[in-house]
Amino acid sequence: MTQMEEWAFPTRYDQDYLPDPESPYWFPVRETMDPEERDAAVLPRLREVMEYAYANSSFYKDKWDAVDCKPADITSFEAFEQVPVVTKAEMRESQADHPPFGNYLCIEPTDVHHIHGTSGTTGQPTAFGIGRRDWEVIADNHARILWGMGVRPGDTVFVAALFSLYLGSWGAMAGAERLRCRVLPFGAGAQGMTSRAVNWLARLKPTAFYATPSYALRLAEVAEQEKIDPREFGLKVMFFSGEPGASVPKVRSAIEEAFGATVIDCGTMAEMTPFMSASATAGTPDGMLLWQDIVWHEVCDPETFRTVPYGDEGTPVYTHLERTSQPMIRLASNDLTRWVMEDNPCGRTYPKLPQGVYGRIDDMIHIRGENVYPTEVDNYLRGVDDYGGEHQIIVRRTGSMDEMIVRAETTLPEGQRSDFEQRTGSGLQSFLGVRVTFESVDANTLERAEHKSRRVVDEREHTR
Ligand code: 8LH
Repeated sequence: MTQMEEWAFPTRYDQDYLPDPESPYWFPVRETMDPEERDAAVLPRLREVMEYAYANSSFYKDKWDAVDCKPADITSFEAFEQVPVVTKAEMRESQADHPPFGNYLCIEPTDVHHIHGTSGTTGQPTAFGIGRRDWEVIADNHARILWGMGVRPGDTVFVAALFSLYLGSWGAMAGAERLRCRVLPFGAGAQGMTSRAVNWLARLKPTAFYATPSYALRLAEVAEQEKIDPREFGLKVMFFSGEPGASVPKVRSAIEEAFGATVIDCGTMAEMTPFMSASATAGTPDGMLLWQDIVWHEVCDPETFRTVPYGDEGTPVYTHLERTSQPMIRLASNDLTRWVMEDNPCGRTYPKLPQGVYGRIDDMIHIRGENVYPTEVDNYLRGVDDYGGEHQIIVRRTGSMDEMIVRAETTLPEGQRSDFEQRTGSGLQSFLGVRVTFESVDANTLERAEHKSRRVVDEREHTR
């Protein structure tokens, strides 16, 4: 077996390590090794993490005892695929019964170093308790992935996402700090902040930028309103997580064109921090690679939770390989993607999600027997001339029929929109394969996202 760099559980990385400046890889062996050999190293690690979780949490012990699943039995990936998945509902229940971190914490509550949480817009929020040592390991992993994106020590990284419960900003910052970058934790979401961000970006000219994709487009709009060309910020790398966008072709090209920077998609789930374990690289900038030696990513059938073959679509299921606090073992994401295994131009031997994560299973619009992804509408509209930059999708039931209304902004003045409405409405309809009622509204009238966009309003009784 090839000697992998710093491969142990519990994990502790050398905090002073930096790769050879000429190397595109942080850990050349781990990143470019034969995938079968990597898998052979991961399998006993999965068992080890399960043994640890079984010994340290009544959550996992009870869950696995109930189905007679023992960590020692995990001697093949086929056996691992039968480990029952963890759902968000189970975590909420565990935290209600064992507040505040649930009985899957696995470390002493006093050893929790960072507390984050879900926004809790739909029900009780979930608390994330991350140990000090885990936080260091997360920073190391993110530094390694940022290195893969082409970010280097001394680069200035502008973090333009919410700094509160949201783990995205903190995780990006921890990685950039470990990489010895200069971090500007700018944040987002407060009144007037976008225009201040434009000012700071123009003055500081950072190299790298992190946000949600919809917020980057918002920022470009505000810059243009202020007569500043976002290309003057001089950004080289823009990395995004939190929602689909960076892998939606027209959204991606709109960001690339506005800022003149390389767009990188990354991100799994807050529970899965180091959430950048699915990430593109400088040499493979499209889609996302699955850094299988950091987090074990499976793409599964959403009903059986067995992995689907490469080339097929399914839902991501994630397992931590290095976390000791709240380790997630087969966390069901409820998202949708497709995975492939092919030669990556960057030389990393990881599987890839060529179209990123397209969206959540729950957000897919089921209308008259067809499935529509909200990102398809975004992708279409971004390619249309005179589109004003924002839209809404309204689904309602009229009589016994479901109706989809797309309301999009246009830069055209009223009275000169009939051609726009006609060509966009019929184009969208044939692109999606469902009937669409198309309406146009003035530019800059629909709400812009400061964080993750919410463009779908489903008014149907049965989906409420
Ligand atoms: C994505 C993506 C992506 C997340 N493409 N959909 O940002 C990463 C972490 C911190 C995060 O956003 O966690 P959170 O708030 O738990 O949300 C996770 C969900 O966000 C995930 O299940 C996806 O639906 C979505 N998401 N990154 C597409 N690059």
